[in-house]
Amino acid sequence: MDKRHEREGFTDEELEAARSELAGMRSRRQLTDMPETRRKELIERSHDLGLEAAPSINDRNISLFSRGFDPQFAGINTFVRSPYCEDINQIGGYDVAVVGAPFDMGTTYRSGTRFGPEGVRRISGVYDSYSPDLGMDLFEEITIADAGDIFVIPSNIEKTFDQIELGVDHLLDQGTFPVIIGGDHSIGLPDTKAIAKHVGGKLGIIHFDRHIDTAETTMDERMHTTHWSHATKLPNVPPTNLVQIGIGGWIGNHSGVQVAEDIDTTVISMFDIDDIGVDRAMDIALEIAWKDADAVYLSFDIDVFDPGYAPGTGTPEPGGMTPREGLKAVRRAAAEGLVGMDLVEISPPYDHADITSLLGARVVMDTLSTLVQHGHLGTRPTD
Ligand SMILES: [Mn+2]
Repeated sequence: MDKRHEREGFTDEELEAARSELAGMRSRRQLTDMPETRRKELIERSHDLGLEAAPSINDRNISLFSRGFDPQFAGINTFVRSPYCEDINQIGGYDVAVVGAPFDMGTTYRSGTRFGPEGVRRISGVYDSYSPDLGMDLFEEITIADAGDIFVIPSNIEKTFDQIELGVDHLLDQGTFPVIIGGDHSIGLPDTKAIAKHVGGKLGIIHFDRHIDTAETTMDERMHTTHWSHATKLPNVPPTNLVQIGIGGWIGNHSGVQVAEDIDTTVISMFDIDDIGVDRAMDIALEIAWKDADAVYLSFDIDVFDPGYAPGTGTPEPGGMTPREGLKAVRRAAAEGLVGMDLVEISPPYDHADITSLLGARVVMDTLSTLVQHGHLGTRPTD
């Protein structure tokens, strides 16, 4: 007997209503109305720069030399194949600047994050600019440039901080949204110093990490365990607007937790997320970060994800977030607006099959597209 005829779950009308409310179905409908201007421009450009394909190729969108998105394994990669803004004086012509800060001398355990920007760029070539999750073609909404890397000084943390602060300061002066790809997390200090200068009032920070990163010093220096204790000494970056999400485990948190207690940051542990859920955790986080603040900065340490999903990092801590939890959390943060973001601690030498770099690139894409969706980037009205 055919079991389909025994089901009585939905009337035809109820089923149609439920079906049409699915995000997957909404994306299907939206695709018809989505602009394809940028997509067509890219095809034209690939023909201008890469010549017409051989006569036997039926798809005439294909060029002779690969100069666009395809093939995904070909070409010289920038972040998601965005244009390389080699002349950094021109960066103000773009909505978003993705910049590398390939510095890993702030690392206290195993290094390799100096290859983070390169690793993210290379695997990000697999991404298209369209996602059905948000029903959006990101490149139709905003212009993104790859600004290349800031010149870091491998042997000198403090000089590197000066370089990064001035570099991010330049991006902000030019009016572009900075996405800083580390590098280890010590770069959170110069990033915040530059950002804080450009915010009139208070700056809040939403910090995803398994580690609290609020020690005063580690091994006598300002390493990747110390940035928030120094950043929150800036007059408009109060520790009471710093919210730290996903903290826990057994690696290097002792001295930082004492400082967090002394200066009063908000710590939401991974066990908290387990107990109260991502949405409730983000309700609290957003309330804290935005309290009397003019802007909020997102600092995302890839090690907040469980090392099963993100093994390519310097201090992996078992028991972290799943990708779906982490991505949901950053989308919640981005929905209320951000002044900039960093993505740190991706260490390609410890990665497997690029999964950590791929997840990192996804964090950036989901953040940017959510900012667009809620009118904080590009030209959509604010909701
Ligand atoms: Mn960490």
